[in-house]
Parts: sequence; C-alpha cells; structure tokens
Amino acid sequence: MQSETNQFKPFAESLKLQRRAEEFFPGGVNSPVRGFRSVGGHPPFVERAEGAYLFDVDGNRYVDLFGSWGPMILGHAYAPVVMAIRKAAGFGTSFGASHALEADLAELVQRCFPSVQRMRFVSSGTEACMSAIRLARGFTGRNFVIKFEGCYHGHADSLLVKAGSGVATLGIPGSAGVPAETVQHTLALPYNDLAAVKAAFAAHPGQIACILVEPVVGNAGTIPPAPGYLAGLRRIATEQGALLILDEVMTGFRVSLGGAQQLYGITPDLTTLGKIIGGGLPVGAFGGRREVMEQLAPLGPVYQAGTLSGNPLAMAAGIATLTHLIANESEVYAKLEATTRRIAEGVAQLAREAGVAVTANRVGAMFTWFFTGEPVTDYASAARSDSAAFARFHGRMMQAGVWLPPSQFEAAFVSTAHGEAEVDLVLEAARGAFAG
Ligand code: HOZ
Repeated sequence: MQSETNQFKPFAESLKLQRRAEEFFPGGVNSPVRGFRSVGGHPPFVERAEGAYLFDVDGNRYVDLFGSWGPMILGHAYAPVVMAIRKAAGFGTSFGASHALEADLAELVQRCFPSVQRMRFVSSGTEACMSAIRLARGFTGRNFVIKFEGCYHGHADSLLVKAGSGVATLGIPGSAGVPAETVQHTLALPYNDLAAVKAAFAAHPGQIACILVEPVVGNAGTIPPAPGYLAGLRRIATEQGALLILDEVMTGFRVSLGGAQQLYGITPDLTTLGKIIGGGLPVGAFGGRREVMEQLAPLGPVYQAGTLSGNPLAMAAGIATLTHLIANESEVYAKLEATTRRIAEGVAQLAREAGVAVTANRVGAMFTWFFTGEPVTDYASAARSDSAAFARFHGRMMQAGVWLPPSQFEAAFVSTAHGEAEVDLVLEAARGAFAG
C-alpha cells in the first residue's frame, strides 16, 4: 500500500461508512459495480482524488487504474478543469435554458469528430445510447437493433440483453423488470463475427434500424476489433439501409483524439459520447449525420429532452478538458500510449514469469488483463477467464496500493498524470501479487 508509511491500513472508517450506506442504498452503493461483489472484500471509501491517485478514508493511497471508469484522462482534480468549474459555478449551476458554453463545447467535439455534424448533449452515456437508437428507429422506420454480446450501452431496457459491465460481472443474462416485449427487437450477436451480422439481416430483411457497437469493447474487458471488422459493419449497414452507431463513450478522446472512428478510419452515421467530454462531470452526447439528427424534436418527430442537458458546469469542465487534449494532442497520446503499454505489457510479462496465464488486451490507454492463456476476441472467450484468479489478483493489488476496476469484465484506464513512478508502483505491486 502506498500510504505515507507504505503500510496497508485496514478498513475501519470505510467499513463504518459502508454500514451507514447500507442503511440508505441497496447494497450500500449507487451503482452495482462499486460493491466489489465479484472480487470479494470491501470497497474502500474515497476521501479525495488527485492526479493519478485515490486516497481512502483510512489513510491508504492507491494508483488509480480505473479513472472513474474513463473520464479522468488528465488525472484527478486537474487544475484547469477545477478552475473552469469554479468559474462557471459563480454564474449559476443550472439554467434549463440555452447558453454559450454549449456551442463552445460542441465546436471542440466536432473538430475531433467530423462525422458529428449535429449533436445533442445529455447527462450520461445511458441517455446518449437510448436516444440514439430511438432516433435510428425514427429515421429508418424500422424496429430491430443489433447489439453485441458483452457490449454495454447503459441500462436502458432494450439494451440490457447479454450486456457487459455490471451485468456480466454479476453473471446475469439481462435484468429482471424488463418485459420480453421490450427486448423482442434487440438482436444480441457475437462480437467480431461478420457472418452473424449478415445472417441477422438475412433473417430480418428491411427491419433492422441500426447496428450499435462499442468499436473497441470495454465493457467485457478490453477487446479490440479484428482487422476489417468495423469496416465490414460499415459496409453491411450501408448495403442494408441501416445506421451504424459507434458507442464511443469509452473510446472517444481516449484511443485517439478522434476516438476509434479516427483510429480505424470508420465514418459512422451516429456516435455516442460520454465521460471524457464532461471532464468528469455528468455529460453524454449523441450526434452524427445532419439529416438524421434533424429528425429530433423540435425540428422532427423523434422526442428527446433533459433539464440538465448542456449543464453549464459540465460544459465548462468538458471545454477545459478537450481544450487541453486538442492543444497537446501528440504529446498527450504519445504519453498515454507509452505509459499504458509499460503497465499492460509489464504486468503480463511478470505473469508469464510467475507461470500465471494472463492475456493482456490493450488499445491506447485502455486495457484488460484477462486471466486466461487464450486470446480474447469476444464475450465468450472473455468469459472463459479465471474470474477467481482475477479476484485474488485484484485483492492483492488493492492491498499493495493499486486500484483496478473491480471486475474481470471492465477496462482499466490510464491518465496523463500517470508517469514512471506510477508504472514502477504498479509493476512492484503485481510482482508481489503474483508471488503471493
Ligand atoms: N459503465 C461503467 C463502465 N462499464 C461502469 C460504471 C458503473 O456501472 O457504475
């Protein structure tokens, strides 16, 4: 543990706070994956976060390798972001009305994502994906949606089919409370399998509105697209008159400034974004081709709305974040690439030396150590990982001061605040974890 004394301090305050939280929240949490159920042990309660580190209420310090699930690409409490939020708050925290910062952020998003000709801000990735498929259905007049096993697009009813993230972590196929009728038009196919997509279109001719995909899967752990896979999806969607929606909530501004669509050279019809564009505040967005987006109310018949959409604090934090990424693009992404490679490959090498089967999947600054000796190319192969071995590793890393996402089926993230010192801490922790 990287506390001041380098000694792990047992959870006393965290446990007290957990018990108190359980008096108010189911499982003591406001989002299931925070409960550490699949890795065992208790979640530390965070006191503060700074740069590459999280500090818990018991006096422990952790190298943060989940970055609030992605948005903290510049590290925690990054001064320009904090200052922008403070300044914006002085002018009011919510208007429920239009203001100039919305277009300022939109301009930055569009500069990096030219396929996003028109966009709408929302408050979460869930809202972005839910709204994007409604729009795709409204635009095409079709009902079916193709998604992929292990991909997670938020917790909207129709998308909770064979989903990743917490759904995969808890080992459930979907969610109770979702009527069968609600998911009857959701087709969940294996990722990286173009033949399955072609077969789905053949089985439902003229009925599929869209293909919705995480271009690099993050929510089953990190799974890169096979060469030609995304181009194949693009081609099939165009041939079939369906829309291609890239869910870049995780990959946007992370795997490159222009996300996976820039990295792999794919132009989607619609894109969903989140996390990073709010600099850690609650923001999502969906956007794309102008004629599709103009089907949205008030111009068109597809309804979508939100009081907090375009919230001024969130816009300000997003502007500060994207401004930094754009101004320092080559330096930022070179550093993220180098740091993440050293961490991901360094730990995989230590695993090999210790005789532990680990497959490291990485794209830019997102990665996963799957506890399997096999390649991981889809949800089925991810699910063959030894989750118990991952859980043991997770617990040992936590005790050694490295906070990994608490699930085999989540991506880890690195920020620009991570440097040589943090790489060394992670490698040292992993060496100990594999030896234990
Ligand atoms: N959607 C996040 C990434 N899989 C997980 C965060 C959460 O569910 O709380």
